[in-house]
Amino acid sequence: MTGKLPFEALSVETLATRLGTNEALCAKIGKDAAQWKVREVGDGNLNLVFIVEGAGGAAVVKQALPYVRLVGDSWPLPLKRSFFEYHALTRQEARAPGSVPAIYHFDEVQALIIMEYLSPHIILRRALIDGRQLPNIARDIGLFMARTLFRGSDLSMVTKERKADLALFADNVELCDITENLVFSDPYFDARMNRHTSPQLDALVAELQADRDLKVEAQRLKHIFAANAETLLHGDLHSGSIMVTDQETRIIDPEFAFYGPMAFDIGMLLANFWMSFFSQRGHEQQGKRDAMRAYLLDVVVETWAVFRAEFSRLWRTERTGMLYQKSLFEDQGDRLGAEQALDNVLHQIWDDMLGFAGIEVHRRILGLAHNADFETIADEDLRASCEAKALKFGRHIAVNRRQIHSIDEVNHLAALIERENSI
Ligand code: SR1
Ligand code: MG
Repeated sequence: MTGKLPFEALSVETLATRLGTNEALCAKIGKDAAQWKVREVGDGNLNLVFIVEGAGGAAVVKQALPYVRLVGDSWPLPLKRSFFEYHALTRQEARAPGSVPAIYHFDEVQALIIMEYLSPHIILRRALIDGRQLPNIARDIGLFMARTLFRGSDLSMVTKERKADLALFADNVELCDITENLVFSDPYFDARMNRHTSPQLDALVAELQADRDLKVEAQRLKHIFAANAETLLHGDLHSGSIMVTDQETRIIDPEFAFYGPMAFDIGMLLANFWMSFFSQRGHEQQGKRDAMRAYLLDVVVETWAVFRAEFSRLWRTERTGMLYQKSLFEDQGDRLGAEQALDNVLHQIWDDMLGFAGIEVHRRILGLAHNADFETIADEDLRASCEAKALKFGRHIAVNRRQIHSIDEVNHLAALIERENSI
């Protein structure tokens, strides 16, 4: 593919012909395109994803479509999201080496990225639904978040370079628009594409949509999301954007990347662990999930602890940007001042993180894009009961976040709500 031909969506039938002369792909999987086996495996909401296997190996070809795959061509979406994904992946690899798939080739016109085929990795969400306890995810994701969020900010970067990058990613308008509407607004009114488990959740949905304090908090969080261009975010860091084996963790799909508040990635991620926690009751056909629930709460604790520890280490050793300059603190012998500032920054992240987590829970149950944790619970009454508990939890942490001071307190609340029989 030359890159000069106009965009055309690939298919299983055309991929080998169209990419058969691509040097990077041939170098990875072998030159004999007639022997390539192509499978379309995309199950996400937006794109085409192919696995291509040749005599010498395998690779993934991901291509954006000019519309939202989940909805169809009635919802156009620009191909340039592939450009942002490619640039986000290169920055994530530089800031957190080994955490993302290797990139072999990027074609901007065809909106496609050829990248490493991760095997035997599976999507983290799938593993959690299956009740698998992965030993390293908290450490790996905690490190990924601390390194990418710190090193993509004015705490670390040369300010001129950061501003240039901010300008580059500012054009990811349409994907931000998806988040601004689907996450922060649609769940709180009768938006056209909303859906929920009905009639079981009807009363609770009406209650949440009439909840003034909740709506004010959701809009406060939307304001922070839109106005606080603090760092380069992954932008869609849920358990469907993470691939795992028992030993390894890789972060994929940063097409929603843009400069926003650090707390957004962390809140979305932890919300997905808490949703997995509340969904476990719906997956107990083959046996109790008590150990899995305990594991998930431990993962939350460890992820937050690793994030804090690594962020603090980077603060002390790599704070070379224009914010909280060492010349104002350490260089004057005032190490305590730097620690006080760190404490303030972490406190703000904590506060906002809980808010973002709460509304991420709501949008996955009330909005357009649901998640498989709940969707795969076939018994609708059981599913609704799991979802209702998650909704109640989400409301509590979003609205009361300033009165919540530790991750143990949040987990305690989750455990209490999970054990309630009346929901
Ligand atoms: C229309 S896109 C819906 C959702 O899918 C993506 O993974 C994002 O989470 C987005 O909000
Ligand atoms: Mg995605």
